[in-house]
Amino acid sequence: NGDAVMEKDLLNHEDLAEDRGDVIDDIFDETYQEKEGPKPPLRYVWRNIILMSLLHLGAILGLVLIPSAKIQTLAWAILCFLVSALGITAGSHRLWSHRSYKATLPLRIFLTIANSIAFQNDIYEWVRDHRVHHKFSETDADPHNATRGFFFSHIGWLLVRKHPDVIEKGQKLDLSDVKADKVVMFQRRYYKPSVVLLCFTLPTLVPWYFWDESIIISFFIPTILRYTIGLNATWLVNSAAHMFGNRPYDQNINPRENPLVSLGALGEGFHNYHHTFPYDYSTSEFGWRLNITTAFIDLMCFLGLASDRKKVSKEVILARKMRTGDGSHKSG
Ligand code: ST9
Ligand code: ZN
Ligand code: ZN
Repeated sequence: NGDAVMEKDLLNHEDLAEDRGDVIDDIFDETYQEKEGPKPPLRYVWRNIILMSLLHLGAILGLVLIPSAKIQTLAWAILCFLVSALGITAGSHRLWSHRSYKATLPLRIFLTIANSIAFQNDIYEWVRDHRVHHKFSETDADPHNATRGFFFSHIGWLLVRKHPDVIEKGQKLDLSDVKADKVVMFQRRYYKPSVVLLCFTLPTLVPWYFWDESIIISFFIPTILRYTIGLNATWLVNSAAHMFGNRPYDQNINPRENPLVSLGALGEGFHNYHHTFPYDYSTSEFGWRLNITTAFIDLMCFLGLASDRKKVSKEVILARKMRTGDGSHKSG
């Protein structure tokens, strides 16, 4: 009986894979073996260590300045956070990394602008690192391998050179679909100026120009603090949601269901579900619950700007829970 269910599960994988074209390079590869012997030594990247430290100091100043800010400035900061976050969740994550739905040109342009506001590397690089994260999860070839601890998977991985296996395995990924997307390649080409303009200049100038906010507050709250919170909310998916929470879908993998992370990361904390069914556009079986990104994609479909949402059926989810889950779904 277990075999029958597994077969069904596999069939479903194939159906969906076919459905998405041939993007299957986000499915876990069980055959990969880490190399024997000592690990290569850490090579610190001091430029990043210094810039990230300065950024976080600046964010603390932003926090201190909140009581002196105008209410419109705080609303603007929240708006910048939400738009930039959608550029990551609905954009580089659910659309471009996993192809879990289709987006029209206007929506892809919007998501690319939002993505540059978020400044988390260009979409192409984000997708490459993210597919290798799914395919070789919790191994040397995973850029933010959570078995190396909370700090490494949170921010440490951005402060050192990559493990050679990340690059070796990453080079074998099929990225033809992102290479073929002209919007993605345009962003890659003009990435630096797009970040200067959209992540740093625009969020600072709007409050200063439109409601006479001080330039200091305009810079440290909607720009520096907002950017830092966006980064940390994202990184919590790699750290906290790989360590704390239940595993109702697959208890053999590290990623967990973490509602608090979902709250901050617009629905991306249902991470045991997501690593089990990476092609599901909702990254959870619970629709809009703690999941603004799903509501956003549904709205885009309603407006005719998106289509072809991939969703795993309730039967397949239940069968998978019974077969590999930790049983926690019964008490929840
Ligand atoms: C940031 C990204 O924060 C965060 C991503 C998080 C992912 C989250 C996943 C969770 C999903 C859910 C989303 C939730 C969202 C919630 C939102 C709520 C707000 N494959 O990298 P380099 C090759 S970024 C194949 O320099 P080093 C390639 O040839 C923050 N090849 O390696 C490459 O050249 P090119 C801002 C690969 O020297 C070459 O190697 N950005 C791969 O080891 C060199 O690559 C920063 O802080 C691969 N995977 O340096 C910058 N990787 O690119 C941080 C590399 O030309 N990064 N190659 O093709 C760096 O400075 C460097 O990458 C480094 C490593 C120092 C970390
Ligand atoms: Zn993960
Ligand atoms: Zn993913």
